[in-house]
Amino acid sequence: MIPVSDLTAVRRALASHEIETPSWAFGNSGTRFKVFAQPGVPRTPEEKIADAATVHRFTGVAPQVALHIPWDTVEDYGALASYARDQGVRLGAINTNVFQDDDYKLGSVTNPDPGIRRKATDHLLEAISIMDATGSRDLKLWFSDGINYPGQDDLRTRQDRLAQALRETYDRLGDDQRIVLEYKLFEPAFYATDVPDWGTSYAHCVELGEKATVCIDTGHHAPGTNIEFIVAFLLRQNKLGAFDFNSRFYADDDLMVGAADPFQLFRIMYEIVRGDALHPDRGIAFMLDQCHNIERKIPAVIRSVMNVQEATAKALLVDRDALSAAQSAGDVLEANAVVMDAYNTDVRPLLAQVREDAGLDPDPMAAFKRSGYQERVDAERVGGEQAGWGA
Ligand code: LRH
Ligand code: MN
Ligand code: MN
Repeated sequence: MIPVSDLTAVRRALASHEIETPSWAFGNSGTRFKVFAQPGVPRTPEEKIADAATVHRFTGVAPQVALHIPWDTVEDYGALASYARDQGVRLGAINTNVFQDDDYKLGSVTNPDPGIRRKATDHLLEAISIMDATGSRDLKLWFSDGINYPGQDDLRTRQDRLAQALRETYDRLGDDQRIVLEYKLFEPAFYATDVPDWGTSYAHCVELGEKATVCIDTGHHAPGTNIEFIVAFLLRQNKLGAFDFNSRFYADDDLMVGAADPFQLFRIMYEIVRGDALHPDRGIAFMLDQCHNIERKIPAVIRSVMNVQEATAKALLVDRDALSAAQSAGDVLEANAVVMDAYNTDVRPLLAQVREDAGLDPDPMAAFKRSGYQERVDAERVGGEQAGWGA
């Protein structure tokens, strides 16, 4: 492990790390079988932002909240951005939604019907106008497009349609805006998905230009996929733009990040540290993309933020000099021991110290519980339509 004398740099890195929370994590969500409604769930985008700001107040490292359009539709996005600022947070990535309309049964931007392709692309362009108003940098694109049966549509033509929509969208980006293109192995399409993997996303991003980068949703891979390899590869190519963090036991489970496999999260964060990509200036968005179906939502997001922080702290503790010496010497066991030493360190006291240094309570979960915020919103947020995943 790195010597205690070097912990100042580790503390500084942890204090400047930023994790972006998703507005939809605060809304009601469920499985295909049942949505279990919870009291106190936001009824408006403003209330989701207030909850995200609460997470930031207790953790100090979640100053940005991502929106999903049309779930977070408002009349005036500039006003929403200033509301967020008043709450102490910024609006982050604008997530597009071309998967919810009946029109998209056979796809959105890859649909065989040019009228539907137009509608889908227009939504992407509209999202950029929203970014103009909110000051957001990232346009997050995820396409549910794909086919269920061999022969249903032409695989290659669908790539052409995808490339065309991406090009039109890319050309509309402002100087400080970018596309982050997310991939997903399967679901809702079961035979072939049009952006199924990082390679497809990467190839389209390379074709588009430097303002297009890949978004890695940790839940979107086949079991056993070495995600940290993807991180290392994309960083080396300058093509990693963002994460959608969550945990998966089976498929796209959207559980709390770090719950299923904290070791994987550590390995991912080690590649980030190794690639010198942790600081917000490096342009990687560390977003959560989660749904809290049975647990209370705000503390679940706080816990998730803390899980990312713990993995990051452990990654920062890897003694890189010792590691590279062992690697150069071909000392397999020592190299592995250096990494495991860092992983097996209890970093909770270190993180408690970082929080105290920032004037925060060292235990965000307990502080949130004591704050009475949950009881207050449970009492206040009655009536109206509760906003949720898909609402
Ligand atoms: C797709 C996805 C994508 C969507 C979000 C709600 O599975 O990960 O990021 O926008 O879920
Ligand atoms: Mn996602
Ligand atoms: Mn997903």
